[in-house]
Amino acid sequence: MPANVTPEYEKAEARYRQAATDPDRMAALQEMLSTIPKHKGTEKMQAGIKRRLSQLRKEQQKAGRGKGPDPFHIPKSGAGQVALVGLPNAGKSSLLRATTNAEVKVADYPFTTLLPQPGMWEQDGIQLELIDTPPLTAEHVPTGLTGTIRNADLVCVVAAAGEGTLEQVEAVLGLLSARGLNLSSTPRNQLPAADPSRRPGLILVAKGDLVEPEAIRPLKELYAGTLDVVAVSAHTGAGLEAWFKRLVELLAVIRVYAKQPGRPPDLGRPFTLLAGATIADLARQIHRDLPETMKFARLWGHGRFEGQQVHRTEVLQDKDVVEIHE
Ligand SMILES: Nc1nc2c(ncn2[C@@H]2O[C@H](COP(=O)(O)OP(=O)(O)OP(=O)(O)O)[C@@H](O)[C@H]2O)c(=O)[nH]1
Ligand SMILES: [Mg+2]
Repeated sequence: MPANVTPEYEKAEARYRQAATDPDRMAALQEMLSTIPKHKGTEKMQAGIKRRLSQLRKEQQKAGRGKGPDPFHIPKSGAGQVALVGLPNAGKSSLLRATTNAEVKVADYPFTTLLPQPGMWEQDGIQLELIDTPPLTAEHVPTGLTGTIRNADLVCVVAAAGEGTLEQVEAVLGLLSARGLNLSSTPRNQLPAADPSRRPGLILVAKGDLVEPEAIRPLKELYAGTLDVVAVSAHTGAGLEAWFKRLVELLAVIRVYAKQPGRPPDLGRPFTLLAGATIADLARQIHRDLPETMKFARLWGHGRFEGQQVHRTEVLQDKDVVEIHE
């Protein structure tokens, strides 16, 4: 072999030779491409890897055409859809595994995840849909992944704690921005509708157990006013609750409890609505025809007296209790 390659490259190449399926082969090739030293002596090798990758990708697309749904399109469910996006090995899949019941593959080598995968994360009666995604790199962004990210309501840029966190964040934000996606930690109902490139997002420092809490301060200072920096650990669970809270705020989700006359409210199962929603929006969630057939509602909640009679146009707030009268 003419070029001096790294042990990581050799490992990836060994995985390529042992791979039994095309997706495994593609993952190994992607890893080879990202670990191969980039200089003149390896140009031919790089071109060869790229050629093989694009061949396999074409074959996969041919085989997949017309056969069922697009794996990169994740239908929405829950109160908001959150995409976890990052470089290989950042810790994305581990976060999905720590917060949802989804069965995910986690491994200490990069390019473990090949297709987006959703999972439901529920806390305080609010269900958020997390999507684990295959890694992106400067060399390769999987076909279809941009669509998955664009379709999500919020994007978390996942970067592993430790050395190089800032570089990971900058690389991912750069790749997103090159595809017309500019993140900011602004609630989704406050982003300018006229600018579809502006998306709610935050920076998630994964594997927080590997560093002291102060280690993320420079990152926080750098992105202050633009993007929140939240540290979490899939291994210890630290930070997960604060992360969920912030997601709910940025997704502008409120909970409203419905009750029937003479009965206590069902506090276990709130309806989730977008901030700014009215009694009529709640009625529509309960039943399609209810906004038309309802006469008035009674409301128990912030700033009103108990059971106050309100109109269908009344704007709801988090944790309001509502009784609809037909
Ligand atoms: N110490 C520590 N290690 C973690 C944590 N989360 C993940 N890891 C390790 O980091 C490695 C990569 O984890 P994954 O969750 O597979 O990372 P990924 O971003 O999904 O990787 P790709 O699918 O290849 O992009 C594994 O060896 C994990 O055990 C964490 O919270 N703490
Ligand atoms: Mg993964």
